[in-house]
Amino acid sequence: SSTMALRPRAQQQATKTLTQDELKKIAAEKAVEYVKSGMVLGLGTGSTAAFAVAKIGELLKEGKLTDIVGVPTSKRTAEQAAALGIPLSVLDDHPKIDLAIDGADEVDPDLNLVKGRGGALLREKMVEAASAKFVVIVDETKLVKGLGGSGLAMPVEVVQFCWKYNAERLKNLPEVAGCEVKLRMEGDKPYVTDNSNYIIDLYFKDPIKDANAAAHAISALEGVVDHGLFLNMASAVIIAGSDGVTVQT
Ligand code: ABF
Repeated sequence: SSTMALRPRAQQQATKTLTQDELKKIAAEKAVEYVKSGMVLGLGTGSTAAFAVAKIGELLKEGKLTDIVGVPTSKRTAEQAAALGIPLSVLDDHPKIDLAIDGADEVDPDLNLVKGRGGALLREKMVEAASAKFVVIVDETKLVKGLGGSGLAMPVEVVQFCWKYNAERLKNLPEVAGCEVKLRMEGDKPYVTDNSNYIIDLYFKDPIKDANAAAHAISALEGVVDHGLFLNMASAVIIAGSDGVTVQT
């Protein structure tokens, strides 16, 4: 519009909105400031975490970081990290991780998370539970008042055996009353995780009332391997938004 054209240059720049990818990168690179030489690092999965892995690779290459070991949370991340020359290991050999950096799908005001829309929830949870510090990196679109509140999937990883039976049992749990369940697909086939399991996605109309109760009830079902509720796990959440970056602890 003509009023836009008359704006002074400085103001134009100040009002320029960053893309979601730019925000993800800002959050990721802020988290990498916590990385020190000699650390064992949990390497997250997803587009935000990929920016962190890329930055770690860059710092290694420049010699600004040395003696790093990465424990990847997915085959995808392992491939990315290996291509960048990041030395890799597994929990069997490095059961204690200094710092894990990973994205999330939802973050509530108490820093509880929904994760796993990327399908890597099981390895993410194992690696992040083994980490002295777990830093979550998100853009502001991931913030919710209550978990499940985004209306997007909350994943449950289940064994393939009788998945329909387990989908039905999930649907009937009072702790997640009213949710819809759907087997995650990839094209016309069920999506298969890195651990050869299926994912049943739960969709909520309203936020989950008691996420702790839901987590326990879901975990108690035989054949459920894990779920995307990551409660009391985050040490800090770095949020990149149009007003800047904030670190919540
Ligand atoms: C991982 O990647 C997952 O736990 C989460 O599902 C997803 C977030 O992806 P993105 O950063 O691409 O939004 O962190």
